[in-house]
Amino acid sequence: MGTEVNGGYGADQIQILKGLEAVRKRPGMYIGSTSSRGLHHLVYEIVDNSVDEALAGYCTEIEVIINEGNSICVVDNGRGIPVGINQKAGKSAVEVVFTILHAGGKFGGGGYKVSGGLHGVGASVVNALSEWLEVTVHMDGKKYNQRYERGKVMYPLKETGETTKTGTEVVFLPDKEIFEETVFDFEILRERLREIAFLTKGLKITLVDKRQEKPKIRTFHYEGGIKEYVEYLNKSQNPLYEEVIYCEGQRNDIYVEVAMQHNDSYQDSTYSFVNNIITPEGGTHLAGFKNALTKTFNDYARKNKLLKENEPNLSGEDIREGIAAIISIKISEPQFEGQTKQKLGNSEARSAVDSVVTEQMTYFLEQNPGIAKVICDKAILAQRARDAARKARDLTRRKTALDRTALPGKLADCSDKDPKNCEIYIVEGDSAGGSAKTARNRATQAILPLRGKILNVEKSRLDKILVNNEIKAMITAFGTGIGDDFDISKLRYNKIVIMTDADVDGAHIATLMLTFLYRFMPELIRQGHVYLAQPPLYKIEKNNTVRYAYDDSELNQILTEIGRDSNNKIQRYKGLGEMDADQLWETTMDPEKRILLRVNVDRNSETEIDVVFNTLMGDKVEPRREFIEANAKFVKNLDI
Ligand code: TSJ
Repeated sequence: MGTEVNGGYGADQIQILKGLEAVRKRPGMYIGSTSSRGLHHLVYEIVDNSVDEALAGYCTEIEVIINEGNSICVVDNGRGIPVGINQKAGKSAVEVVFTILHAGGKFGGGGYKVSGGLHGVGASVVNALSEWLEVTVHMDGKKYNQRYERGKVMYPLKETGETTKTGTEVVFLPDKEIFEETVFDFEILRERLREIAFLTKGLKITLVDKRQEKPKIRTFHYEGGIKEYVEYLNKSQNPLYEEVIYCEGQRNDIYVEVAMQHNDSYQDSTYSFVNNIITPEGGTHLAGFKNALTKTFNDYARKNKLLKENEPNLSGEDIREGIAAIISIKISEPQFEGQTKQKLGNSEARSAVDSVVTEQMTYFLEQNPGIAKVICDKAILAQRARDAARKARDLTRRKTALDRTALPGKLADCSDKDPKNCEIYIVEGDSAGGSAKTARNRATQAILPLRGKILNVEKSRLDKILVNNEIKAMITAFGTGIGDDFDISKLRYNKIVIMTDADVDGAHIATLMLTFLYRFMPELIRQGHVYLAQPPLYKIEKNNTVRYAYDDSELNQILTEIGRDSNNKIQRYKGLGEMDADQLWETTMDPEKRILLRVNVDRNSETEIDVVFNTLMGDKVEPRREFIEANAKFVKNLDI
């Protein structure tokens, strides 16, 4: 601005510097946040460029290395970023990629790109936000290298030796001046890289963690791509037929892939992706899939007399009962809409998916009448159950319409009628429920005691779920309704607090409740209304002063503080029932003193959460045992 410059090249330089300075000034605008999430985003930005090279057909392997000191190295075996001078910019293409905002993928042309997509901001942003970044290109028998520090070029791209490989290597260290968190989480990278590998069939991705003595290595390589993704989603389920159904095709420059397989559960686990990014709110591609599926199966069922003339059509939900499905499209100019910009808007994507799925699914059903019948039979059962459920629900609705005191009899409601101020404690067992009713603040805290274990909704159909007394009580108490009727504006409490004993049974009951909430009212969790109460494990009494410890390390800390004395009285609470009302209030319910854990889900991890729930709550023993062993460190509270 205020600087006078002569000649085009100089002016260009100023522009460029200004560009990357802007990124450093407002990093959040470019990568969403400077928390752990933004940090990991840097890795995806770089990896996406190699994935594009794989989609173009030139790269088969990507390696991601977490180095000691938390720098990241990404290597691919593609053609290498072009090293020649870019005429327009007057510098090497490599330098353009790393120093000009939004320069990614501007040359080369053709094909689909996953980089520069929803959040794709390109390599220059990663460069701007790194203490240093080095790129090495292997091409035509030679190695080329360039280094940058906080986005500034240290030297022009230079030849540094000979090579027999081709490809690109980028190493960078995220800037501690920018990021609140600079330690990479192996599990977060592992999850996302595995997802990319599922979505890019044939591509081999290796993740190496060199931060400990013995490097940790994971390789993801799926020749079957999303077919194997569906097998993974179904690994703790019982598939209804062997084969994963797969459709693939291209319509007007949109590449469409769909894989699906039904299992004997009642959930719909359909996930959609655009350019390798999950679209939690769906959009036109998902609508195209649903429409094609509903149409194709109804046509088939009519034609083959599985549905009689006087019977109504199967609904989309009936056909998707127990389905695990992945819809993945690649499109050159995705338009995202909605509040969170996560919903695909391109109308041509709807017709592309609809056309590919209708054509190939019709053919598949004709070729596989056995499988077609299994799916139709399940959908017909679902239709009947849904009918019964509707009748049950109409009944409850009518009741509420006539009778304003239709709240569950066991609910001790609060007197304040403004949901903002109110919370509801879901309490395990009548006796703990009794103490909680005595202990509570009657104005703002409602108590709903539940008897014993609630129904495992992971293994039940809607009609059975809706007649279960404990579940009916929760639904009416919350006020929101469920499924299509769900309306968060009707929520009667701002906080839903699950309060169970701090033992194995309590943990199981809490998991059953969370399963119910996640499957039937996921918005309650997504919008942060669901909490877990944390009752203490120990009461420590010394000379009439009482303290509470919420875990073993806290117990030790307190004992160290007050001295390990034989006069200390230590009580280990086996359940909420052992506390009197005052103790329960003081330790677990008093908003001033209690600890509440808010339950949250990261919408980008919902495929993984789905697998976790059906692994933990399903009926297959082996995957559950493996999961618990693998995650033993996270479930240490389940004192077994
Ligand atoms: F962008 C980047 F710097 F972040 C980056 C790019 C990082 C990494 C690890 C890899 C890559 C990258 C880029 N790998 N492969 C490529 N390919 C190209 O840039 C390329 C090569 C040849 C042609 C061509 O048309 O001949 C076109 C392109 C885009």
